Amino acid sequence: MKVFISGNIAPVGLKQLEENNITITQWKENRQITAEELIEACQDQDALISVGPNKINAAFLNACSHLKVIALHSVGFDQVDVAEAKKLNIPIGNTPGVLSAATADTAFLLMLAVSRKAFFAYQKIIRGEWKKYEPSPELGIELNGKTLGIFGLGKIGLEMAKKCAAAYQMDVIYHNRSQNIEAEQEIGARYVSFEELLAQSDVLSVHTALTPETREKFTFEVFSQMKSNAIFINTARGGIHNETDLIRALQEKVIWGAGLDVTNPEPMDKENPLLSMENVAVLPHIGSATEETRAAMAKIIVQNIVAGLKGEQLPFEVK
Ligand code: 8YV
Repeated sequence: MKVFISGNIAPVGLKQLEENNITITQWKENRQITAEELIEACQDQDALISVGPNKINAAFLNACSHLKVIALHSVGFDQVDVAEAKKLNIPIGNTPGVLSAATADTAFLLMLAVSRKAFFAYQKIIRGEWKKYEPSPELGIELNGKTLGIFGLGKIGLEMAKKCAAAYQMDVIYHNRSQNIEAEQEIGARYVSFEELLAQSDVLSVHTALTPETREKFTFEVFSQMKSNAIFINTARGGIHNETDLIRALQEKVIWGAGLDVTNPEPMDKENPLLSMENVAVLPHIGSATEETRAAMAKIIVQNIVAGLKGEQLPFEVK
């Protein structure tokens, strides 16, 4: 059996594929594979491990309908036409659960970095601007006792809420399509309408999937309903905020700051004005990038591939 991997996965995954006598072909270029190249590469393969934002759309699926399984190197599956895959009987696997803690760590890191303008301060050192002790540089704000608003309280949002409640005794409110009673009981989070979430959050952290309902949900008009000292954090998908509107909201001081691990588009252009703003911290989509999490993701991917190649139910299947 043969699998094509459109990027890199943790060594443990490669080892386990080999132990299962699966022949690996890997995309090794330092750029994302194009749609045409991906179709071409999958022609003589039995399965695909899709790393990064490859579009697994109708065109790809129909050109590669011979694939027995596609395993995503992600929990998110907004890049996949799930209905078309179902129609063609190609099971799609993802990696839920194992990356929740690491991704929430990234949200927490961004929140803290923004609140103390840490990335901007670091850039000042790099630019040689640290000339003397300055008691009032660009001042940060404190998080203790503030209100954390979670947009999309699932596994990752819950981890973020727990960290913020434990570290800063933050009061947690959230907005979801439906109430998460378990989370409410576990951390005392309070369900609020989207409008209340905007109006009450000191930190608003996005943890929802990118869907037609959440695409560009955060526009200038939406940012305008937030507190002027609020911090916006997005570690979910860049498509959930309108980036031009976010830049304007920050420039016009409609909100106080923003921390992004996901941008729109990705990769971000190095001239993007967000990169030189003092209240902004940007990371290049490293949410789940830890040794431990990548290894756990790779193991799930192998489980999905092995099951799919045998024609068995995937242990982690996108429904
Ligand atoms: C992945 C992610 O690493 O799981 C997701 O949805 O965004 C990340 O954890 C990324 O999609 C690359 O495959």
